Amino acid sequence: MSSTWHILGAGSLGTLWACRLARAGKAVRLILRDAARLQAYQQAGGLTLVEQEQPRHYAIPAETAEAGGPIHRVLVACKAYDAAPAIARLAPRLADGATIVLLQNGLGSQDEVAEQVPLARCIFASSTEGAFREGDFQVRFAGQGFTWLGDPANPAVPDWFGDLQDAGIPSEWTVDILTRLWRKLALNCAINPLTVLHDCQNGGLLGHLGEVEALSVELAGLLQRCGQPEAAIDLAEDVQRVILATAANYSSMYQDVRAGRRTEVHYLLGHACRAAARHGMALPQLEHLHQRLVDNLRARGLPSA
Ligand code: NAD
Ligand code: KPL
Repeated sequence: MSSTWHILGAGSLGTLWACRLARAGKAVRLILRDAARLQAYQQAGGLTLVEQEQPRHYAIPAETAEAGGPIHRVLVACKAYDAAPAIARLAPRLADGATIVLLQNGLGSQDEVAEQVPLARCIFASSTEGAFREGDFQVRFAGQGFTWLGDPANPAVPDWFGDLQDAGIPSEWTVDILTRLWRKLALNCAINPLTVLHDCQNGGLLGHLGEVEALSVELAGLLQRCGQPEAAIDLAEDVQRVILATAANYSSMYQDVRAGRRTEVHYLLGHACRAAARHGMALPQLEHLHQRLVDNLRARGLPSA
């Protein structure tokens, strides 16, 4: 079986993963959005990753989804709303039993992908690493973190997992990946929308702790009802811990809104509200928060789903 890492999306996390795998001697190929992006990439001559103020260039081969050749393993490093359409374009090239590693934050996009490619193995990831784009095909590694990976349908560790250790990607295989994803989703729901609505850094929420606490209580109830009791343990305390630990930071949703970029709300707060509705749960704080966020995004001319 081919050991090539196809990496779909040369944005922040895609670049971070591609460069580390390539410098560890792994075969890596980028899949870019279209012919125009491919041409721009070829003009740039590769990716640049900046780590500890040191830029380093990586001439990683690239192609579009329409290039020929089977794909045995692909890391999907686009935003949650782009994942399913991207895999639909790639589906004709996926080999039987191909592995798709999904780096998307939130929940819902993983199932959208899995439904399209029932013969592929879909591995979900939850990452606390931080990276951002400084320019075209140039990314800065901004924060050490960790990535958990797991397959809700199959606990067996994939045979390529050692590639991640070889590449120095701090990571671990977990059989509880859904617990991790739900916990992160709950933290993001309790913090990110409020930073947009109150126009503040995460630490600004220390002035709105009543609102944060009420949301945390509803989210913990939702996690229990969704069969994720472990993800609910001490949620309210953890939300406050994260607010304090990241007080000077702007949440990812705040940064997206400020930059006029589409947010992943549909796979965060939207997913939580849809799950509550499916279970017939009334969560007034969460629903009100969702409505306020949708109104706020619409007023800015940004997609609200
Ligand atoms: P990004 O916007 O920086 O990069 C996404 C890239 O995917 C873009 O270059 C885009 O052009 C490309 N893309 C979209 N559709 C494509 C297609 N069909 N074919 C090829 N390329 C396509 O996004 P990011 O910040 O790397 O985030 C990716 C995911 O990881 C998100 O769900 C995000 O929430 C999550 N995440 C990001 C970070 C971070 O620090 N950046 C940390 C943790 C989790
Ligand atoms: O993950 C985050 C984000 O900004 O997306 C934190 C820092 C946890 C805030 O929810």
